[in-house]
Amino acid sequence: MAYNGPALEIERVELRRIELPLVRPFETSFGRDVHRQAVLTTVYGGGAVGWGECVASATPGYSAETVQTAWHVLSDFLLPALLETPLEHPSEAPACWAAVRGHPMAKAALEAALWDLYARAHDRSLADLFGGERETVPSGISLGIAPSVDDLLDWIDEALDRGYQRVKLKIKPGWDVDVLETVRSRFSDVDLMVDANAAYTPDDIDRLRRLDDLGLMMIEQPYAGDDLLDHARLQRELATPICLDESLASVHAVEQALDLDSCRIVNLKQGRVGGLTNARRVHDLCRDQDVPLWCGGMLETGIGRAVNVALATLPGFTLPHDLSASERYYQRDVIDPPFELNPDGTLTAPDGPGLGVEIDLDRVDQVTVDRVELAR
Ligand code: OSB
Ligand code: MG
Repeated sequence: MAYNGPALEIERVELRRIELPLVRPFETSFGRDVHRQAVLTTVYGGGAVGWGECVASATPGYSAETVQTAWHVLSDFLLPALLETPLEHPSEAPACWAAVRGHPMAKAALEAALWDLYARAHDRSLADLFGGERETVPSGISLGIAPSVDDLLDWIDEALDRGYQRVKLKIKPGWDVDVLETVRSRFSDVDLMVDANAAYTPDDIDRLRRLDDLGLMMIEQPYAGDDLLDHARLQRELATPICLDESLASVHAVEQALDLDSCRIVNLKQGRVGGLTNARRVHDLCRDQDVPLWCGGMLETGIGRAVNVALATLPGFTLPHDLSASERYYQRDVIDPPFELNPDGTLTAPDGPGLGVEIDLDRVDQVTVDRVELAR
């Protein structure tokens, strides 16, 4: 469709709350999800449409934000700010809501829709607009805490059969060293890593030391989500690289973490750092300092996944991502066709305009549980 208006003249914004059943419950050290609840953002302007997805979950287990706080902050603060402020380019979005403290995931959801709208209006793919340099991105899989070790071994078998390039296992005290030793003895040369989601404290250092002998690619977020110093102390004790996720809640936090040597690998989630503009700054920072980088996931639908895949085409990303095929999460995604794993264990970055994926509006309607619209 031809684009008539100025760069980003937003006429109307829509929020939807969706609830989508997961193919299998996803359990971490902080809780268990059976459904994925999310907020979708849709911006309309100049005859074009842009979509985004908020990565906040139903409960404040990963971070303080939830679906409900995102809904509140989006509808009461961010949408009004956007409808009031003419923007020329999506990278101006963070300045548009500078008066709103915190709530990075809510902000990121709206910024992503602006990027999609802008890219579609200019008939370019998001990856192309970002300066992406690859057509496919290496895909890893994140496996939750399983009902039993046998189930976990089956899940790993299945993931390797499908072709995932590395396997990440969720751990927590009591589901860690013994489980990992069993997994390692069965899968001796698989690229393996663990993610604790902040389940340990410095009192657990002996347990974490025992993970150091298992040839793991990295240990993700062992300590508290607001910590950098204890992680730096731990990194000095371990040969295995620490990767931070929750602790890297802003561009500034990443700068501090790299300075303190709190981690040697960075998990980048655009939602966690407040949007794609900040995410690109984190990318540039890591690239300048030769810090290995990969793209994390939050069980996104195809919309959020398309955002992440576009981001992951940037040259600074050097390790397999938590970006898996749609069928790993959902029986039926909200995009058609869904993301599929290539035989070489990669996902293909869509090359159509914007996110480059076709939104399945019937499916979106089916899973929508609440909806609100704001117009200029
Ligand atoms: O810590 O990376 C995490 C899912 C929800 C919340 C936090 C995390 C995760 C994952 C899933 O590990 C990654 C994926 O989307 O495949
Ligand atoms: Mg994580």
